[in-house]
Amino acid sequence: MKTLPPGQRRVDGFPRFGTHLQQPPPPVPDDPVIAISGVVREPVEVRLGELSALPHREVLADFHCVAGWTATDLRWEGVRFADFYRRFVEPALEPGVTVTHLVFEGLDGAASVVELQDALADDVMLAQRLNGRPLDGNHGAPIRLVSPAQYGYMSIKHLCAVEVCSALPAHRLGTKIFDRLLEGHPRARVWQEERHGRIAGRLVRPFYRALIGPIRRLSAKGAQGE
Ligand SMILES: Nc1nc2c(c(=O)[nH]1)N[C@H]1C(S)=C(S)[C@@H](COP(=O)(O)O)O[C@H]1N2
Ligand SMILES: [Mo]
Repeated sequence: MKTLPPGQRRVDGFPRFGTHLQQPPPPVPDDPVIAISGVVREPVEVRLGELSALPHREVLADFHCVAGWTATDLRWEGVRFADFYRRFVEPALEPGVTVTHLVFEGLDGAASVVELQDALADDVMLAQRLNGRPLDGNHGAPIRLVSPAQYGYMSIKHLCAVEVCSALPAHRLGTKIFDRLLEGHPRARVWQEERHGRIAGRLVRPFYRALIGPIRRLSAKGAQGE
């Protein structure tokens, strides 16, 4: 048996999970784009078809949810996020800016704030295929971020926008009570057990674990059928 990161337990398969709860997956637009905004000279829209200009990339990785489940051996296909960044983001930057954070946003309104250094890691992908098939609505159609070394809440599904930031975008961090209770760690590295912004990972384990059943059941209610 392979060793999982601290506090994680293996699940069978790959459940649909997330803050969307029972909402169905958002409809896929006819001509999906990733909109780039923030510290750029002008906003840019990258059509998904343009990604075929980048090297095709495959990553085999486990997926770790902060609540404590791990789906093993998922095979993602797409492009490396670092290649996307160099090709489409860097040339559009305002002259002289230093990028520190990226906000990833999904068609369902979910967002994550990722430090640039973490987003540019070698295994971070924009994935359009999972286990040999196009991504379905449950796992993030038409395209999602996959950052295997960070807890799942960073890996935004249905990715439609990236905001480029030169400082911590404080206004994008959780403001609602629920978001504060579950306040994510800014780096969320699974092997360091960075589950929570202020409370040690080991201590929040039981509290998070108790959420798995309810969130899983709700997420399954909204799931796209076969
Ligand atoms: N757009 C979007 N992305 C999201 C979420 C979400 O609710 N909406 N939930 C996050 C969380 S908490 C997890 S664990 C993973 C779950 O991915 P899965 O549904 O493919 O298992 O997606 C992440 N990305
Ligand atoms: Mo999660």
